[in-house]
Amino acid sequence: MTSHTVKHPFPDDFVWGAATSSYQIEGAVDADGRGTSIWDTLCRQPGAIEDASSGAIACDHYHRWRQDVATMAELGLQAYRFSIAWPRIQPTGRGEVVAAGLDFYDRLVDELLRVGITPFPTLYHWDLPQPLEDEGGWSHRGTAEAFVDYARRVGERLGDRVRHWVTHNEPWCAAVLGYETGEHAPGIKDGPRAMAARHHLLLSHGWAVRALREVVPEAVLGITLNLVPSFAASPSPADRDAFRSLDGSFNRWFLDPLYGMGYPADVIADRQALGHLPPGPLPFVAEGDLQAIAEPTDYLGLNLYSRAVLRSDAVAEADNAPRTVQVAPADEHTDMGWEVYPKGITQLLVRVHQCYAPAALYITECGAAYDDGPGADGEVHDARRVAFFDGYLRAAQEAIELDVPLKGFLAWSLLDNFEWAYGYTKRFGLVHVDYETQRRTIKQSGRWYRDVIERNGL
Ligand code: IFM
Repeated sequence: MTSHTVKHPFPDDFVWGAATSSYQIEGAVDADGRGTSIWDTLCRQPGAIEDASSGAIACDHYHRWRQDVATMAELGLQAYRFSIAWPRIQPTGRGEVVAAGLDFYDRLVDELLRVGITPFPTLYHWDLPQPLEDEGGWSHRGTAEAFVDYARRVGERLGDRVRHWVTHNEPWCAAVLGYETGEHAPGIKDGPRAMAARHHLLLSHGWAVRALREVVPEAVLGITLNLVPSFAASPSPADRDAFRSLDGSFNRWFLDPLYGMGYPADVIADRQALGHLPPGPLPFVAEGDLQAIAEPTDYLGLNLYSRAVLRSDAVAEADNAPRTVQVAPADEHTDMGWEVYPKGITQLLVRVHQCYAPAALYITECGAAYDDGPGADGEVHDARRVAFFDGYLRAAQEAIELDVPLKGFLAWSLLDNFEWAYGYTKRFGLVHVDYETQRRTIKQSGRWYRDVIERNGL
């Protein structure tokens, strides 16, 4: 074996990259006519964010983007997934675009292309313009209509240079954490509204795919889901049903309609029992909606982190509360409390390929929160993150060997950043950010990842 022979190569055209999102890194929330987003609003609510912080400054990427692209080039990234802040483009969510907002992403795209990095923008990563929320947000059909106009306008401006697009990031989070549990913006706890939000997010995806195909005929289009490999804690019928229920609500509710199978009847029944849906037909589904959601795409993006082991909670059941509970990981877990379980991603990728057969798959996020900072030598020795990525990449590779058409891996995240309701208490970056000085330090995992990219394998 020569020094250049890699024991575990990936396919020659495999794409290696990293991901971020606008509100988590950009800061500059008042710059250049940006409107208010639902996250600006939530962050002002006492107790909403663990460390009482906000994305107002974050990594100051809005001003430091050129340096950050240089860091990406140093890491050897081939693709960069970032998100576009809708409130920078249309401050009220509708109407004329703000030129300066689009100019920012225009310059970013040009710089990425100049250094040979493929831009992979996401149109919606949770920063909804507040005025749209005031009209009902994602539980309101008008937001889906507004999203399509926004998508079209961004496509018209960047589509001559950008081929790869993600419509939505993790609609489960936007709908459920945003409108059912209230942990995320807009901080609402309303089961029926969350069900409508789930639908309108998917609907707006399908409509946006159609609109983008018109303005960017060469576009490579997809949506990103946060699916969770799920397992019953025991073979008992009750635990198997707990698995069915969570898998249905988390995974099948999104996969089935995207691949033309409509919404799963068992989940509808569960939600009717909870009072989140009325008996009878789904009130928010209009004629043609399911067809629109199933609009063919070029790939499916998956954000993969952990797994869920489910058991039925008899006590909760007696209270008529949701009966599925997640078993706490006994083994290794990250600072998020998420179990490290690489095998789960092989299983999930194979399942999605076999049951839904997307044209291609990308892992659009995968990563781990560990809070290692610079040591006395100034270096960040994040060996646990290296081990995490090593395990997950091996698992991804196994899926490829099982014929899954996995085309790329985008690590979450390029930079430590604002982790939503956890504020700055969780660090996911390949690059450490000192929030006092905004100094960036490439972590050991970043260097390791650079070598993986260079060798196209482990
Ligand atoms: O930081 C988030 C990201 O915004 C969406 N996917 C999961 C990441 C880690 O929680």
